[in-house]
Amino acid sequence: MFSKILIANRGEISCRIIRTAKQLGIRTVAVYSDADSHALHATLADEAIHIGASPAADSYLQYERIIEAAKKTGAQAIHPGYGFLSENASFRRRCDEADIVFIGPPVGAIEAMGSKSAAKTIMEKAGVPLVPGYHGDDQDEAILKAAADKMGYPVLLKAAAGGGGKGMRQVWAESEFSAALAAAKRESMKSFSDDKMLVEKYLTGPRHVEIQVFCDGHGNAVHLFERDCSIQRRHQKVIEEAPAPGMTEDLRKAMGDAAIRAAQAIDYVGAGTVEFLLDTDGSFYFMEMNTRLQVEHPVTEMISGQDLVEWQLRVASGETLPCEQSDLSIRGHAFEARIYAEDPANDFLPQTGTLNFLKEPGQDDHVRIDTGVIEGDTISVYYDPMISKLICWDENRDRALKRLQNALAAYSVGGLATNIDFLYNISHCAAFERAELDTGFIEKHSDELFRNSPGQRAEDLQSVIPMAALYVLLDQAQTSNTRRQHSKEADSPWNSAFGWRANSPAHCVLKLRWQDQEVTVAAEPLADAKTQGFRLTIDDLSMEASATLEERSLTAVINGHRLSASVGKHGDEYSLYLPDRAFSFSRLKADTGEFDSAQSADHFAAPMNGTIVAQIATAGSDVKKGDVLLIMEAMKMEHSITAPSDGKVVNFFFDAGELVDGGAQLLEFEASE
Ligand code: MV4
Repeated sequence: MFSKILIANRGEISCRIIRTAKQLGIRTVAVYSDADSHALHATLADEAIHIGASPAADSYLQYERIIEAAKKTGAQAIHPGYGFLSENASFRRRCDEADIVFIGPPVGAIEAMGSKSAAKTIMEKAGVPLVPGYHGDDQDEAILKAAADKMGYPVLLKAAAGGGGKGMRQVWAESEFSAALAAAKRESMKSFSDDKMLVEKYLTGPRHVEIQVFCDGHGNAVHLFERDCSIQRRHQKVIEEAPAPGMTEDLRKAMGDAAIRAAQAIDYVGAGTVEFLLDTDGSFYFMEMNTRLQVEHPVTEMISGQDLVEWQLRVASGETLPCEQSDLSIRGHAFEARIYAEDPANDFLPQTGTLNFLKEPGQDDHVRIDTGVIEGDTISVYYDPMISKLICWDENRDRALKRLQNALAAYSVGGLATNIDFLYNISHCAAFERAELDTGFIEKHSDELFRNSPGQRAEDLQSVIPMAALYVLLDQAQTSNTRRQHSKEADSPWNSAFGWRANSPAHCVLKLRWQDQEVTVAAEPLADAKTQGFRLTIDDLSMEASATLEERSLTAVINGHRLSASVGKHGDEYSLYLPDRAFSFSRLKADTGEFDSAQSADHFAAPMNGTIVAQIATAGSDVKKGDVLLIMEAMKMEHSITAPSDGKVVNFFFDAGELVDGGAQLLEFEASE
């Protein structure tokens, strides 16, 4: 076994690998970029080597520097984690040349799975079921069309060099085939510099079920059962679970045996995942094989009781597999929810910023959190905006799901938008509870999953909104008490944080705003209340309410209904963390309607570093609220800047093609009267 390994990665997976290495008494070396100079993974490792500037291309992908770091520290092996260099055959070659063990598969296996069509040819020979279709080298249109006509429509055109959903186009009728093929080839050539196409029978509503396989260097191979990863958005996994609901022992054996055949067909060594499409009739078809440890491996660990990183270290150091197939069994059920800094209310725009509030659910035998960040860390524009993976296990799916629901309810993050509420809504969705899974799940249930923003529900006016008002009132009261304590004129009205009126208790009017909504709350202190009591009036609703505010928690009683929430205040933004959602809002100045913060200016700020794609509106021309004014590209996604109201663009500050820094003002907008 190794005495020292280097982890060529960052974030949660680096921390997770370090955790197992420490348990095995293996010393660890982390690598870090400028942006990660204080990151958790760099502090957890025994040693840490700076390898370059923040952009991954200047650091985590600089494999000569990583090799040098391994040599400098005497690391005998390198664990690549996932992403970055984990499936880079050249990096594997350089490790071999440098006589440093690459903890992963051999070069041949990585290269064999690099091309979709080559992979399918190998799998076909290995007797692994493929989706009915054509994946030959002859790309004559007549050949491709004849294959489509023969299998029947709809068919799916797939770019051989594509992956992860890129380069796919559905064709629903023979008459559309020629135009669709031409378009698919153009897109593929543009994206992958290769226009080779596969034609497949289009499966409507399949599930994504993948098998964890493990092979050692002595010809042994096992599978560690399946994971259902159908809950995806734009080909990004959101919630994964193991075992797959509704799996029969026969189907599990058939898929497991096929996955092992797939691995043996490429002389695989190490941890691998064979992805299948599972059709509604129980047929399954090879999709692709991933030659790395997957993000979602923890759900397999929870139901099998195995530590897959320990298996990787043992196999890479030359040991045989720790178990035979007959030693492995499933116990219970596990879910993994990926906690991301992204804004579901803004098309999941990746978020950057400081985690100035981070309250995690307690961890135990049922709840595991794999994370690479702590409170106060920043989520930067340079890397995947994952905050953590929340993994929950119990004896069966219903109980494991309850664990997940409760853990999500207790998970609070402040300082930037997250997908926690969205994950919470999925976990409470009736169809999800009934395990009605398929790859179109999120699209199919989007109304139920995107119902977060407070104020949309009638009951909010008697719960969330008054709690928000009470939080502001008590926070201001604490502020004014502090002022009084430091003031020579303790009773001066200038020390009151509320409005002040002679000879009557302070009557206060609050204006609260969030997203594109605002509400006015009138508050009158109740003279006789034991705790901070108020009569609140919201629209035509009047209620008696009181509350106590400790460090980070608010307890309110509204018309006799006691509610609690974690709370956080960051600059001018207040946040309530309720079990089913986070509610962040700002307080408007009493009667100006202006924000306390510069939020109105933020609307036209570049959300992050990027490039201007196009000016859509014409400077000086009138636009309507919601019209797209400008499009920019950042983090490989396009972002539209829209008109917050009727008005006109006075001036654009950047032309198409120009680079912009995150936060730069992109244009000057004049709202109509
Ligand atoms: C398919 C398919 C339906 N029929 N192939 C998407 C990405 C890549 N992994 C393969 N994908 C699909 N291939 C046929 N013949 C539907 C998908 C698909 C999908 C697959 C797995 C997980 C999520 C998905 C989301 C959309 C489409």
